[in-house]
Amino acid sequence: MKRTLQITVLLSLLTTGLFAQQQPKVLPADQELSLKYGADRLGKRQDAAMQQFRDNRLGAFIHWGLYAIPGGEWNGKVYNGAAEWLKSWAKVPADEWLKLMDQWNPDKFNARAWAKMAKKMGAKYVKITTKHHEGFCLWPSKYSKYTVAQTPYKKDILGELVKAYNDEGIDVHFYFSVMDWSHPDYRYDIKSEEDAVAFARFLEFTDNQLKELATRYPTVKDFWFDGTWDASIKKNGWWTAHVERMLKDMLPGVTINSRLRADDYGKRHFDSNGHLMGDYESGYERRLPDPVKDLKVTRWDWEACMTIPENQWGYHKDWSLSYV
Ligand code: FHN
Repeated sequence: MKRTLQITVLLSLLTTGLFAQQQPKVLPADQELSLKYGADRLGKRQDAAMQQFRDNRLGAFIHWGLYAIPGGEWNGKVYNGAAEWLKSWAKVPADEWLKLMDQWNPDKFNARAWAKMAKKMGAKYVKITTKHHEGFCLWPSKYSKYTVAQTPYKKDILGELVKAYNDEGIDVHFYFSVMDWSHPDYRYDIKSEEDAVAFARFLEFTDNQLKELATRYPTVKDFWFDGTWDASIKKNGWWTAHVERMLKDMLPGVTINSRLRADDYGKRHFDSNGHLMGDYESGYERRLPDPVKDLKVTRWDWEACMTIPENQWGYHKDWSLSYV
């Protein structure tokens, strides 16, 4: 009995020790921590691609996925929260949610008309959700069963959009959610060896999808990461640094938002020394920099995403509802 208790205590100490987030040492104010996965540059990027990103100024952000079908309503109940989170609000199991794919047949979709509208509107770039948290891919990914290719529509929506926008001279940016509700190996935290092994498989799957996107659509100008706030990702800061490097090697000039990144200690956006990671700050949406505090000292580029309704990114059938 005593021995079992000792083993249990030892095991749980080992588990909490091994899988806990590392904490930084406290250093005197004039010293910086040595980081393997912190900012890889101080100050703003000065190359032509980054200048293009700045000059573009106005973009359109498109969220399009299975959530557009129920539009905020599940089993007769309308949920006020963001429509693309409906699966979570209504506690819909993944396999049931993904059956919406059988209804995905947007036969009136016309990428060229969308691109012409964006041009008229003055958008110089468009960000598109390649995959939101639900896991459904707008491109025919060979690494997932949950893609446009397995729907009645079948066609590569992302490919059509990239071509149409590029034909109008509009840059395309890819939104990509790392958190993926459709994938059995996704973990919110790493608390055991089993979690670590599953999550390693998940990271490999994500690498493959990102390489696939970069290879299939080489004109993409930016990767905008989301769904990167979980402890599992914060404990794998090395991976976020690796993704940034991998995409920049594959697509010279590509820009990447700060939201992807976590450092050695799980510190996000800005590393443990206070330096911006990635190429520009994408803080919480609808947040503009503080004109005094941030802009006075700013040494980084930034982008703000504004929703027109209170907090809706995907289509909701009643945008007049308040979020809370
Ligand atoms: O959870 C998402 C949300 O649905 C939406 O995609 C926004 C866009 O910035 N990002 C996340 C919340 O921060």
